[in-house]
Amino acid sequence: METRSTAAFDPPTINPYPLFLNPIFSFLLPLSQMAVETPLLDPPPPATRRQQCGLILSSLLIFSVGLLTFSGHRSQQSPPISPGADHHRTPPARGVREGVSAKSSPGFVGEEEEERVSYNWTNAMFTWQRTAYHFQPQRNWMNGCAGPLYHKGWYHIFYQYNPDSAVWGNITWGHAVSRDLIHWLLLPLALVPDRWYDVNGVWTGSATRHPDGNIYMLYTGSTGNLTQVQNLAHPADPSDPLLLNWVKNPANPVLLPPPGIGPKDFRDPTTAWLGPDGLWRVAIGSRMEKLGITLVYKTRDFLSYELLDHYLHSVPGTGMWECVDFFPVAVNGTKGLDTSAAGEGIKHVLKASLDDTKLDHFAVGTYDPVEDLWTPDDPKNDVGIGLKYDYGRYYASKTFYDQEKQRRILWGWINETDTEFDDLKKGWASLQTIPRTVVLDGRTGADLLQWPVEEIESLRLRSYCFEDVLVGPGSVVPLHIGSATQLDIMAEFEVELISGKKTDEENSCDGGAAERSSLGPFGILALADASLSELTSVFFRPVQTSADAVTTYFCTDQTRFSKFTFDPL
Ligand code: DQQ
Repeated sequence: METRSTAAFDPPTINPYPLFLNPIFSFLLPLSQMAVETPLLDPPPPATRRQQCGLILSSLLIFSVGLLTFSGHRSQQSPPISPGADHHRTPPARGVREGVSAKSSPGFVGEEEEERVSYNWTNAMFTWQRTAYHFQPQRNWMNGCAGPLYHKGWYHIFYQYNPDSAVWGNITWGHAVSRDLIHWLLLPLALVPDRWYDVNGVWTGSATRHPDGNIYMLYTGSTGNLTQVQNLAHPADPSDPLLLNWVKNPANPVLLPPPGIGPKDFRDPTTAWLGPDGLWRVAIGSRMEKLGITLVYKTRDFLSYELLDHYLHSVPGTGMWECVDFFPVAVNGTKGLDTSAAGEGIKHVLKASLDDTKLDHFAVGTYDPVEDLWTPDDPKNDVGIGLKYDYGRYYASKTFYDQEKQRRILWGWINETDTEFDDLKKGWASLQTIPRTVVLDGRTGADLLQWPVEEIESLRLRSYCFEDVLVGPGSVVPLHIGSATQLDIMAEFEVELISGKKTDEENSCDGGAAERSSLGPFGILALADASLSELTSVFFRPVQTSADAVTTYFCTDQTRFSKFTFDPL
């Protein structure tokens, strides 16, 4: 009858701009009864965890359970506080004076531009919202990464960038390198829209490392009449670890939209993979009306291509597939695989970024490298109708194989919630997620496990560990860490069910932190002030979908994060 949790709090102070103010971190209690032990979040390998406990400390939270009410058992640490009790209280701890915006108050973002509320933001007012952990350029617009790769000791990210403004347009490839995927060095622009075949934008593309040492960078160019074509670029000097200079192939464009495909529906070539016939395959996302599709081309030299007479895969009703990604995962084991790996003991993941919904959907399936067909293992969880990488703001992701550490790294783009008007005032828009290592979930073989790259731990300067914390139902336990500007939190929960009955309707994060399910929710109240009038909940919602199945949602609830009104202060 217990939920256990381990949490480590680690506040590095590397950022001159505080991301978290008043960081009182607390655990939200499970709000109701529990019965079956449920692994909620895949833990890091035991060795890592032990290491972290020694280094960072950790904490164990034991949630008492029973038939609970908000005012039920009292915590041993603090009086119970109902997470939902003052849901409608709105005295904000921060307001427009500190740069709180539509980003933190989604209710202020209307469907139509004229419905939106804005404020006279300045760049300086928003500096506290910038992050030190995540990749983002110093200023202006960015959307999604292209061609990530590891080369001669450096990780390279190329990103969709507008060098002139904080809104989308004039898309150019920004370029940055890192030794550890965390600390980035901004380099000169890699590709700019200066040819007829990309004059309207150098859009997303992917890198392929040839066994002969060459790097082939395929990217989408948007032409003067907005036709999407595929182009090839190469490093001017492949021996340069920083790959500072890029040249566009004189044969460009190497691919035009094929017959039957709309000129604006042909973009974002994948990293190529090598087939059993010695030819490379490149996938490109498209659509036929509302049918989302993946075209596949075969090529020997990346200059001439043959379009297959069938799709790699298609799903009705999903619309345009952007930023298609296709990669192998090992059925057993924790290592990543090179993109060309196929055969026994290997599954393949197909991902599409759905243009219609701006969500990244993937599915696990089986790839036949001879027929060049991919089939989802579970048709109910097909691409675009089933699993997502992330249930928050997350789009245009891309993976790459890190041959140095034999892992597959996933990177996504966190798109803006501010209005364009506000973005222009503040001078920047959006950022990249922390890169994540992805492997197949060995327990089910049907899902992916994602974990922030281990290098994130290099940011930890101090650490706190809370162990054996017994939390009463319906209450909040403060974990005192003093003040900090950035925190990395590791929390481990163990849930033990009391009954094995289906008790919940399938739901998701939509109800927020205050809505109960039979097994929760429970999690962390971050960015909380002392009165809990201001907080951001990051929480787990396990939902018992049948007697022996639990689906766990990992959610955030920002409805009590810096609400502001026109006269907030
Ligand atoms: N954005 C790029 C496209 C891609 C989309 C253009 C994803 O290549 O399809 O900036 O957000």
